[in-house]
Amino acid sequence: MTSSTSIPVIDDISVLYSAPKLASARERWFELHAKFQELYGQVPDFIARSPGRVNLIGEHIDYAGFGVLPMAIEDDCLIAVAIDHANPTVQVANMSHEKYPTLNFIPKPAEQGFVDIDPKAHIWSNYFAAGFRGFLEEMNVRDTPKGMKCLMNGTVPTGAGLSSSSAFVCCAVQATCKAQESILVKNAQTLPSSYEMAVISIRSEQYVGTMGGGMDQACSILSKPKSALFIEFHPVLKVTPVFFPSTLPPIAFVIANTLVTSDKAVTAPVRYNLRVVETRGAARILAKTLNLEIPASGKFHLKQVLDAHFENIGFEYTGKTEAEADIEKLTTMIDIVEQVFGTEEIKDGVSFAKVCEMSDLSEQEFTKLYIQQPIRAEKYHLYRRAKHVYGEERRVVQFRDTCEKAASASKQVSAESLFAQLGGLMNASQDSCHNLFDCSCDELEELTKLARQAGAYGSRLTGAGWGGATVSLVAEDKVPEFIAHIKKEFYGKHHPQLTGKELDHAVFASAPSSGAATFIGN
Ligand code: NG1
Ligand code: MG
Repeated sequence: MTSSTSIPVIDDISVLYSAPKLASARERWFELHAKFQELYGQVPDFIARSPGRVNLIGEHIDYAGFGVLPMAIEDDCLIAVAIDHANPTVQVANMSHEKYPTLNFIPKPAEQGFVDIDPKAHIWSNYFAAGFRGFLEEMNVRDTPKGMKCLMNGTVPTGAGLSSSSAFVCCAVQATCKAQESILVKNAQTLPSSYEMAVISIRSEQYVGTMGGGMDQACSILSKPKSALFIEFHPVLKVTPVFFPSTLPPIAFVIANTLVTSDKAVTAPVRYNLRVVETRGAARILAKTLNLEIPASGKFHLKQVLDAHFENIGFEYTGKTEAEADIEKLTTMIDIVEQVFGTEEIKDGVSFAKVCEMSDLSEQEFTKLYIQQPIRAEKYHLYRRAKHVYGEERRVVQFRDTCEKAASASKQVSAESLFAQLGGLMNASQDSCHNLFDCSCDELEELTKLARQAGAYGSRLTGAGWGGATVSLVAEDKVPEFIAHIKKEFYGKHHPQLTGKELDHAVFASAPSSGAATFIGN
């Protein structure tokens, strides 16, 4: 079957899951199909699927413009859809309808934004509405949209840093695209490529009220099978699959959920969005200190500071690989952060008034340029946040370089030393998230320590943090033993009531999954 957008169209789900997961996945798809018929009295026209992701390394740096290295996981969001050409009503039901009430609306005209979304109302269906509205606006649709009867089912744990939110938004964008295809075709519009679908999804999620980067949506839509994905954001979105050396004993990434949920939408003013603003403030002040030209829009993140600075001073590239050049630049930026923000007065945080004064802006100007969503803080940490961002990107570059060198090496590299290097970078990332970015928590600390004791080469929080899941690098043949240890020492102690499927879903190894796909078949 050919695809009309470049989101793959499939008629067999076996391409989406690894052998051990396939049987239960089939059951779940079958149930979705059956429930859809029960609910709407017809079969769905298609099922859209977008996966969650686990970030291997590169935390809280996507919104600072830096590259990250996540991998799509097998847990995903599915939306079964029937298109209604006669009636524009949109109905979005959830398989867990007791917990997630159905959304029903008749789209408003384009100039009124199609559907109202209140980011302050923390409801599940906002994520669908964000994808629906985002898609139609980005594609500049003016016609009345076709009606959509939808049934959603998600297996990505919520609030766990595995990106259940983006899996849902990406899936909604994809479902809307497929359902509204006839309008685009009628208006002679080119259907978006999968790359454009990723960009649309990144923009759409902003409607939910978080000032997020683009890692999750790019990973969910653009991942390729059997690989992690290196994602760059600046100057444009660019993705490169990263493979692990096939000649070495296989490794696995084990996900373990602390079960401390951190709902980003609820805590954003004092956590996620605050971090975005702190890094923006740091970028502004560094740019000023380094005499860089800041565009009138004020948009200037820490990656642009780095690029502009080295262009200004004329960086010497001769004789250096790309990774070596990047590492040298990032190391220099860390020194600059020490000089500019490492003083007694600034190091432990400053007031908002001081941030504005150092930025050469009034409080009103700063707010207008950099604070699109409400935030609350007594102190703003410029030193710690900027130091984390440049240090974390240096680890991303080292991680990727280590994998690529090992994958292309003609002579055998020692598995032990390679895995120890990668694990060491993951451990250093965890320390930085804990000490500098302040996005860890006691349970994440405990679980990552336990993971190392249980034989992981490295272990760190994944996603936004403040709870949620950890990711650990483990030799594949040690995975059963590793999981048994974590079950006993962490879940046995903190969640003794958890057993069976629930416990298996709290700690599991996920094979790299492929990105978004639309299933058309029966
Ligand atoms: P999660 O863990 O899904 O809340 C968030 C952001 C990412 C990235 C990470 C931290 C969204 C949709 N996701 O992820 O862009 O900044 O935190 O690295 O905002
Ligand atoms: Mg999320």
